[in-house]
Amino acid sequence: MNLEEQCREYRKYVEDYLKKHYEALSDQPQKLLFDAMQYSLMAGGKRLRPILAFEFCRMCGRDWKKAAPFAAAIEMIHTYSLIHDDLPCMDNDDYRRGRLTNHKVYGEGMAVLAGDALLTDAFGIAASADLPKPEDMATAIGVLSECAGSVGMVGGQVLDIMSEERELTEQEVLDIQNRKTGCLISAACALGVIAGGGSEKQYDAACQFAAGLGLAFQIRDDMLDVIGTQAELGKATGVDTGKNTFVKLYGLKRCEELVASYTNYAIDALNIFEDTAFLKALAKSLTERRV
Ligand code: GRG
Repeated sequence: MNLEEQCREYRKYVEDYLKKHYEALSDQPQKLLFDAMQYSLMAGGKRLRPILAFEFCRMCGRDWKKAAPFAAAIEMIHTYSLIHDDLPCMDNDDYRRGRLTNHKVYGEGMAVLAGDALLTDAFGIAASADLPKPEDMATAIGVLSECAGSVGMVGGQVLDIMSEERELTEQEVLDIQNRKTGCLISAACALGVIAGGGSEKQYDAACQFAAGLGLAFQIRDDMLDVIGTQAELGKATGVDTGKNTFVKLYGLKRCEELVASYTNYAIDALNIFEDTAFLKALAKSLTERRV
């Protein structure tokens, strides 16, 4: 198993899948909307969430390509959240994934609509998954909605906005970040298991893995805002200073320790699966990521 090679294969597959989906719509008159959507969707990015969905599907014993509609849907929801998060009414950022933010190129109205369309199309793509049991489809769509919506990612963003003016407790920061970042990572792992026809035990283990990885990922994200550069990250750094981040709560050194311990917690959850070398190596590599 070569970590980079496997990541490249998963990334290419989801990117080709998304490209093909939108190519089929290229004769539609609302070309500007499709351009705006694809501008952000095809701007690179690590494709972590699709990679997780593919790998959990494979570890559960089915062809990993079965998870493609779910992997694509989650990446579309992730991209919509980034477009909306960058808007002037949110974080007001100029750069993302190494290029101008969506609203800087297409204007605020079109950026809002590109995000809306990505979110809505995501459910259509997810619903096109070919699973043997119809009840698994319903479960998957329900999980996706819960993780992305008012009790998940959007709920976390709201709690974050509501708490801007006050200092949060450790529990509050954990809750907000679990929702904002952790929920979509959980959806990726959970939908991978569903696509792979995994057992309840495998589903629970995937959720435990996601909980650990999500926190480690967000803590590292907060660290990168302090120790990273715009050239590495493709977006402005130092923008979270003064916000309720993990670095503010714990300081850099403790954050580094916590990234390691949440990653170990995630890795421990994988013991019930066979052939976990790729996922363990991926989780470890994320502890030192610079992007
Ligand atoms: C509805 C107006 C409106 C806004 C919603 C939902 C939302 C805004 C924001 C979600 C919160 C959010 C953007 C959390 C950030 C999570 C995070 C760590 C993003 C970076 O993920 P990476 O590093 O990015 O995987 P790449 O670019 O590699 O895909």
